[in-house]
Amino acid sequence: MDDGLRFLTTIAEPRDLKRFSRRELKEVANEVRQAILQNVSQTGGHFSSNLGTVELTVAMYAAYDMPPDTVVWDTGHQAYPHKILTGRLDRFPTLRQYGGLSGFLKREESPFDSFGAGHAGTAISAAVGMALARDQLGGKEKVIAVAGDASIASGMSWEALNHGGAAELDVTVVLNDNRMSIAPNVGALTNYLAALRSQPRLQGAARRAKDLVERLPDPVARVAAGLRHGITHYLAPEETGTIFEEIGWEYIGPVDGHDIEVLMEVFTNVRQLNFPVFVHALTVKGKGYAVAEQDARKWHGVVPFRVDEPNLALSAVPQSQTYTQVFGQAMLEVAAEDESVIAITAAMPDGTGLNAFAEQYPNRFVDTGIAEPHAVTMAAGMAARGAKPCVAIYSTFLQRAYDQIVHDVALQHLPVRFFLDRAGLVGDDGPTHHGAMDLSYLCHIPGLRVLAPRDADELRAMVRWMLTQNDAPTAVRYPRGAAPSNLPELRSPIELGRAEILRKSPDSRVTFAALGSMVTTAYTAAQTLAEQGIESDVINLRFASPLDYETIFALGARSGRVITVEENVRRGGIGEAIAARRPDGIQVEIVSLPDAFVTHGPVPRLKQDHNLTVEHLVNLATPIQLRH
Ligand SMILES: Cc1ncc(C[n+]2csc(CCOP(=O)(O)OP(=O)(O)O)c2C)c(N)n1
Repeated sequence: MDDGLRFLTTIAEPRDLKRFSRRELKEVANEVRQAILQNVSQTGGHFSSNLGTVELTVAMYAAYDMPPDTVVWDTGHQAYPHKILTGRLDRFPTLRQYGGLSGFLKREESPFDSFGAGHAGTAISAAVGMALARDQLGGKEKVIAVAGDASIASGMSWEALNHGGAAELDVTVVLNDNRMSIAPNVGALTNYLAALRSQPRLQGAARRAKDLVERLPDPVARVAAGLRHGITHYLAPEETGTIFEEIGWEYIGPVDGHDIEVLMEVFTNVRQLNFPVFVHALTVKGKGYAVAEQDARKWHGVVPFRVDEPNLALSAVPQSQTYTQVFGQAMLEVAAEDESVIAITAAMPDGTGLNAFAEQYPNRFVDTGIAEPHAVTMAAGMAARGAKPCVAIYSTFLQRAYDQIVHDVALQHLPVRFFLDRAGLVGDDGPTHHGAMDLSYLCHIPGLRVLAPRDADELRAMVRWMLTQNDAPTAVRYPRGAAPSNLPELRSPIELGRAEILRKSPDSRVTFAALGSMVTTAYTAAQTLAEQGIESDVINLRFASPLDYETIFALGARSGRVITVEENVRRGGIGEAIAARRPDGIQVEIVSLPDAFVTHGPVPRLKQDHNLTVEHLVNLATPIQLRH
C-alpha cells in the first residue's frame, strides 16, 4: 500500500500535517488520491465522492487541531481521505473486507470517527449536539460538519441548520458541493446552489473569512447575539444575504474545494470564528481520474477494476437477473396498463431499478432527493387523490419514515405501495445498510400487508397483484442481488394471506416455514434431507403479514415440528409471531438473523456466521442420532 507514498507513510494523525508547507500539502493530496485509486481498484467501494474530498480533507485537517477539534462527516461514503489521514493507511487494503475497515464511519474503528454514519443527513444535527455539549461541559474544541449537496437537502439537515443558526453556536458547516447525488442532484436547493456558484460574491471567500476574523469583537464586548449580524452587514452591505445568512449562518464561499492554498486561508481563519459559519466549497466528483470525472454516477460505487483499463472491468454483466431489474421491468408493465401508477424514489433511481421508468414515464416519476419521510407522506397525499403511488426505497433507508408509514399511510388506510430493495443482508456496506429490521418495523402496523418473493417470477407476480388486486397499504421486501433459479415453477396465483406449499409429505418429520430469500435455502435443505431419507415440508409463506397460520399449523400438526426461516432480526419477525400462536403439540424453532448488528463482509460468509444456511437447516432437521 505504501509504495511511493513518501509523505503519507509519515502521517499517523492529522496533527502531522502541520509540519508541511502548502506546496508539500499538495503532494500529500496527490498521494491520498493515489492511495484511493490503488486501493479501491482492488477492494471496490465508494470512489468518485472520495476523489472529490481529497484537498478539502487535507486542508481542513492541516488547519484545525485534531484532536480535540472534531469533524463529523455526513453519510461517510466520502471519508476515505479522512481514514487515510487518521492512522488507517496500513489497514486501508482491508477496506470493506470481512474483519477489515468499514466503508463508512464507525466509532469503534477510530477515535477520529467521532460520529458513526452510513445514512445521509445526520452530520449537522450531530455537530450541533456536540457543540451544545461542549458549551455545557466547558470545552473549547471546534466542531465541523461536512455535508454533500444532496445530503444537506434532507429534512434533518435543515432542522439542524434552523436550530444551530438560532442558537448562535460555535459550529461550522462545510458544504461539499459537487452538484451530484448518486444521480444528478434534484430540488430547488440544487438550483439555488447553482446560482450561488455562478455568481461569485463580490468579496472572495478567503478575504471574507479574514475580514470576519479582523472584525471579531473581543469576547468580553461580544454580548448580544445581534451584534454579529451588525458586523457582517457592515462588511458587505452590497450583498443580499444568502439563505444561510438569513437563518443565522455566516456564509463564506464559494471556494474552490481543490485549491489547497485558498482552503488553508479559509479554514485557518474560520477556525478563529466563534459563531455559526457556513463554508460553501465547490468540488468535482471523481476529481483526478478522467473516466470518473466524466461519469461520476457510474463511478459512485465500484467493483474492483483495472486502473489502466477501467471501462473493461466495470462493464462486466451480472450472471442472472437481479430482483432490482425484475422490479424495474414489472413496474414498466403495470404502468403501461394503468395511468394512475406513479413511481417514487428518494435519490436512488439507479439502485431501485427505476431508470427505465423515469425515461419512459417522466411525468409519472418523482425523485424527492434524500427525503424518505417526505416521499412517504407525499405518496399518501397522492393515494388520497386516487393515484397509485409506488414508493421504492431500500429497507434500511425506509427506517426513517416509520412514523409516516404509521400515521400518514396505514392509519388512514391509504393504498401506498412500498418496494423495499436490499432487504436482509447486503454485504460489504455492513450494519448501516443491512435491511435486517423491516419485518419488525412493518408487520405490527395494523392493516399494512407485507410480502416477500421467493424468486424473480414471484416478485413479478407480487408487483402485479399489489397494483391490480389489492387496495390496501402494502409492502414487498426483496434482497440485493440475483434471484435464485432452483425453485419449482410458479403455479398458484398470489392470494391475500395465503402461503404456497412447495413440498409436503405424509411422512414429514419437520415443516419449514420460510419467507422470501430463505425459501431457496429451506427448499435445498429439504432436498438434501430427502436424499438422506428424511422427509420434510416446505412452505413459501409469501405473506409476512397477514401470516397464513392455517397452512403452517395444518402441516405442522402432522410433522409435529415447525422451523421458521427468515432474513430479519428475531424480535418482531415472523418466527416470533408463529411461535406465539403455536397450538399444543407443535414445536416451533426460529432461524433468523441475531438480535444484534451484523458486521460487513460477503453475504454467504455472514449467513454462515448466523446459521442462515442449508447445512444448519439440514442439521436442525436431522435426528440427533443420525447427525454426523
Ligand atoms: C437516508 C439515506 N438515503 C439514501 C442514501 C444513499 N446515498 C448514499 S450517498 C448518496 C448521495 C449523496 O450525495 P451528496 O450528499 O451530494 O454527496 P456526494 O456523494 O456527492 O459527495 C445517497 C443518495 C443514504 N446513504 N442515506
